[in-house]
Amino acid sequence: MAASLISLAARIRNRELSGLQLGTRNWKLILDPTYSIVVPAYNESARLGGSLEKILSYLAEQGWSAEVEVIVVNDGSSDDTAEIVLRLAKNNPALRLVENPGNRGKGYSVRNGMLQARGRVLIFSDADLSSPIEELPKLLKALNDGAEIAIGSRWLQAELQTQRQPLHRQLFGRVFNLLLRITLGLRFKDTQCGFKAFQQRAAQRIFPLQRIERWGFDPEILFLARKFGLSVQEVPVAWAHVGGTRIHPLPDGSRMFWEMLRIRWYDLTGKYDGPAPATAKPAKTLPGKPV
Ligand SMILES: Nc1nc2c(ncn2[C@@H]2O[C@H](COP(=O)(O)OP(=O)(O)OP(=O)(O)O)[C@@H](O)[C@H]2O)c(=O)[nH]1
Ligand SMILES: [Mg+2]
Repeated sequence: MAASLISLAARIRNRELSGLQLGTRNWKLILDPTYSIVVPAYNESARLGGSLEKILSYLAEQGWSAEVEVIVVNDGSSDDTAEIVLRLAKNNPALRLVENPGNRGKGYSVRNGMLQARGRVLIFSDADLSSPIEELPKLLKALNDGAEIAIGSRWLQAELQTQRQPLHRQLFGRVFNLLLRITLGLRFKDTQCGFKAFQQRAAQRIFPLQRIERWGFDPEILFLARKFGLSVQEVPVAWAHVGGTRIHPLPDGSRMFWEMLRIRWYDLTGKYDGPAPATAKPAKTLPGKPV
């Protein structure tokens, strides 16, 4: 009896048993979610509560609530971002709060969430839901069709942008995109959209090696994807600029420029040559409506 209990505990720890085998929906959440949605959050008290409610009610409408964990990574906020998450989590077991050791940046936050996520498909989304969560099936379809990574894009079908960024931000974005093509050979129309999805295998390959902690982390993960031969599909998504950004084009822009060069440097100096972790099976069957 004691031996079989110990073996059951070990299997639960190793996540060999799904919730269905254990016969409870909550175990399914705890042990084996199909999707993980990571939301980095820095001083987001004004918009996070509304965004999380939108995400949670969308998941409920799709009948996905028991298949999804939503991980908010609090990036050392000085407001009540964490309290908002904890309050909502009381009635939503799918919601988890992860705390960074102080303010480290969006790149660090996404990485931290991705490394703690347990889904077979891992998604990250900005807290302002500039790309509405209803766009998620477009990313999932790309994964179902065989891509290992699906990245939301504002510039593949620019008419899907219902509210554009201010002109200087658009210009800054286009110049950065050109520089990424020249220095890193990244041929995407939009690397920076905060709405991306990864097969577990791709996430496990990339995120342990990600080193850029602030805004320049998106090019790094796309650079690593190409280095490891992972297929990336750019997917046009609806997008609306939401006011309240904290990006400062001059200091943040010059930092992103150096981060771009650092990616090349890290590659040249073998920082990205870590061992490939054990591979996970790609997720093919996704629950809910066909997408
Ligand atoms: N500004 C900022 N955001 C962070 C930080 N760490 C995590 N984030 C999160 O990163 C996401 C993107 O932040 P935004 O300020 O919306 O920046 P953005 O979407 O790139 O810029 P806009 O297009 O102007 O909205 C949000 O979910 C933030 O909460 C940080 O240190 N600073
Ligand atoms: Mg934003």
